[in-house]
Amino acid sequence: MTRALLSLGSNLGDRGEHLRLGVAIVAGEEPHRISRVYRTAPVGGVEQDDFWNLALALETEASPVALLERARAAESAARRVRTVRWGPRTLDVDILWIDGYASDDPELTVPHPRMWERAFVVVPLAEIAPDVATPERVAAAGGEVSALGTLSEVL
Ligand code: A4P
Ligand code: MG
Repeated sequence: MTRALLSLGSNLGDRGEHLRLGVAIVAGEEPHRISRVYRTAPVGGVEQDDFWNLALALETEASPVALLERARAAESAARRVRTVRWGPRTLDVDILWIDGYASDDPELTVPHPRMWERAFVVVPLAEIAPDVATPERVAAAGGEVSALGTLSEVL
């Protein structure tokens, strides 16, 4: 079993439901922990609604490429339940970190190259992987984030 750390975000439609679906598809039956859900100010690009973000720690048998496939499957599933017209994405699943693994392949770059500068990634991650998202990393990351509650509380 290998520990993989992921970030999930949604800023369109039923954000809590998209996060719930994403966790279910990425984690499946494998042991996992999730952070609380955070409301986060959008980083980069156009004006859009706030995101809801959470972090997921998974103990997995899956290869890195198989994990990426799961992430894409989760994003597709969330798009299928989308009820409003095209806009910001319903679900984004990024692989942040895999213990003992590094890759600079553009298709799968691990650790995620932009994770350290983003509070919406590092703050939730610190709840479930404080060895990776250390207090120093949390202090160095930027952006507005505020905890909403656990996923079951916000659904
Ligand atoms: N890819 C490479 N490495 C990875 C990885 N470690 N995990 C490739 C996942 N995918 C990876 O992704 C584009 C390509 O990246 C994929 O084909 C995959 O093979 P995408 O999800 O289709 O495109 P994207 O999300 O627009 O790009 P990217 O680079 O993931 O965007 P970011 O940088 O993640 O930004 N603000 C707040 N508050 N919260 C957010 O969640 N998210 C974004 C997305 C912007 N601002 C945000 C948030
Ligand atoms: Mg992405």
